[in-house]
Amino acid sequence: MTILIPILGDQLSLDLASLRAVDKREAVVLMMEVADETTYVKHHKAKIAFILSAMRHHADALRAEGWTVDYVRLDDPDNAGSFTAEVARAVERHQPSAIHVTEAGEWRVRAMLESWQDRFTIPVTIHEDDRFLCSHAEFDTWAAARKQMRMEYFYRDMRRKAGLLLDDDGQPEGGQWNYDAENRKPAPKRDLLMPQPIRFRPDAITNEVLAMVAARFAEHIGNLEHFAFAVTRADALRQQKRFLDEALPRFGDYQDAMLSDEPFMWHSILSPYINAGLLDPLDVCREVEKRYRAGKVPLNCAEGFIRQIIGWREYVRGVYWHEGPDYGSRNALNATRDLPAFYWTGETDMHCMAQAIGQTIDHAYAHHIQRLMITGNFALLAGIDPHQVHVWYLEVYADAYEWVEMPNTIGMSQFADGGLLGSKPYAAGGAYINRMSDYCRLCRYDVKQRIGEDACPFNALYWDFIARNQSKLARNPRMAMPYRTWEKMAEKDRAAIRQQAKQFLHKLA
Ligand code: FAD
Ligand code: DLZ
Ligand code: SF4
Repeated sequence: MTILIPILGDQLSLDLASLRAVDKREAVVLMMEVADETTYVKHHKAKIAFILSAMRHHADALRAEGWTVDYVRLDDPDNAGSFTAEVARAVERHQPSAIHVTEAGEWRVRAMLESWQDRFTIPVTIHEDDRFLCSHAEFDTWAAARKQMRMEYFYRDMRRKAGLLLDDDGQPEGGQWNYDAENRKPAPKRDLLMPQPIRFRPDAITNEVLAMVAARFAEHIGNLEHFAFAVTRADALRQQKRFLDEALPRFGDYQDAMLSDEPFMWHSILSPYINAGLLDPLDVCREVEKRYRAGKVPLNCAEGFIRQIIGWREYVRGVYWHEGPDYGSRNALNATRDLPAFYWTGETDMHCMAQAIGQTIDHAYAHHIQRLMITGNFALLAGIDPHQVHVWYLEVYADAYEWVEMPNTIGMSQFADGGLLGSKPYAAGGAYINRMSDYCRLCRYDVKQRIGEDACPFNALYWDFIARNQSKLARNPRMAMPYRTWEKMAEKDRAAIRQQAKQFLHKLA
């Protein structure tokens, strides 16, 4: 009697629900590199290389643990190209009596797994993915009990559930749930002691994958010269330790800061590893709490990090599954412009955009504020079609899977869900970028100007965004201030700003 256990590219955890459900002596684990997954969007070359190399290393880790693994490579001449077709071939090969699989992280693949229940004559069990703190049922119950979903209240429940950063009375450590107000320091001067993530040298397996990806996906965005991701759990743990020791103590302070040619700052660079399953999100949080309790990191840093994982990460996943497969086609602000070509090249004279996109091309990574307040903010202000923006984010980041990328893009960044995920649009003019970075000092535009050849494009675009969405946003209490300022401006100034934005957008097209 053989049980077939298909494992997907973001299920690289030894403690996966479907593995726990089956005795390894009667199981065959199936891992599949398939064309459909590598091309359903045109993923960044480094993202494909990271996932395929991590899959190959994970197959070895499973074998070392005593599992039998049937591994189908992308260059296998008989490769049938999709999960379903490969499972069908494996059913022929192994004649299993049942299939056990862990649920997928995307509606598209969830439908595929569900179709197996009709397609194959053997029982197919789909296990809930319990690598998250909040189950689907728990999130749905939480959401049903309130008029409006807000991360902050969800996060408090998750803190209580996980027992993280609570005092002896179950109250938040330090008396407050959230120390975000302390986490908005502008970028410091460049510091030679700034932590850097470990650059992992590709081994023979990774080099083979890199060569295949370079040859096969030459048309995809990104370059591979800077490839330095960990592709095993052991190496991902090394990066986790590097972050905890060197960057966490200032993670909170500089969470929103940006510096030219410093892609990583005090961020963890753990999202590719956590999302693929190499690292356990709660373990990382417990390590962070330990460092706080040992007096090695301040509370604002520990709390800020833990909030990102058990707050935002769990919350966006809950929203993705709660809202259903149509979430990605929402467009509350009716934005229809095409994504500009420079999103794929980084060739623009806006220095902030060139930096954020350039490092994305080099590293398949940008930190949160670059995604939200540079590339995301620009797309929002310029009225870019949110679906195109979503596809771009899904393509270009090594950590991008739909369950986490889509709500961040459609909801948080583009406000295309009309305020379901967040309470106000993350829209800002050049002054914000100037405050949080050194970008404007190095830009050919003048961040202080709104009108004229040298005026920072973010300024006119910001006010144009405010004006053109007045009927949708003016009643939002969190937008009261910009609307008051807009109303107070002289009519001729408002007209000049809108003309400036119009000309810029015309050139963009
Ligand atoms: P750190 O700054 O070190 O944060 C620590 C961890 O917290 C991250 O590793 C991540 O696991 C978690 N985290 C932080 N913010 C978020 C968030 N908003 N949502 C979910 N988890 C969060 N994150 C992804 O993992 N995949 C994506 O595809 C993705 N797409 C995004 C698209 C947009 C438009 C925006 C604004 C944000 C997106 N994020 C995404 C969230 C966030 O930008 C990344 O998690 C973070 O930049 C990853 O880098 P890091 O590991 O160095 O994070
Ligand atoms: C993203 C990705 C890529 C590029 N390639 C593969 C692959 O060849 N085989 C695989 O099992 N998974 C891959 N993935 C990850 C899947 O797309 C991901 O598991 C699903 O989208 C479900 O979240
Ligand atoms: Fe970006 Fe404007 Fe600053 Fe240039 S001046 S870096 S375009 S915000």
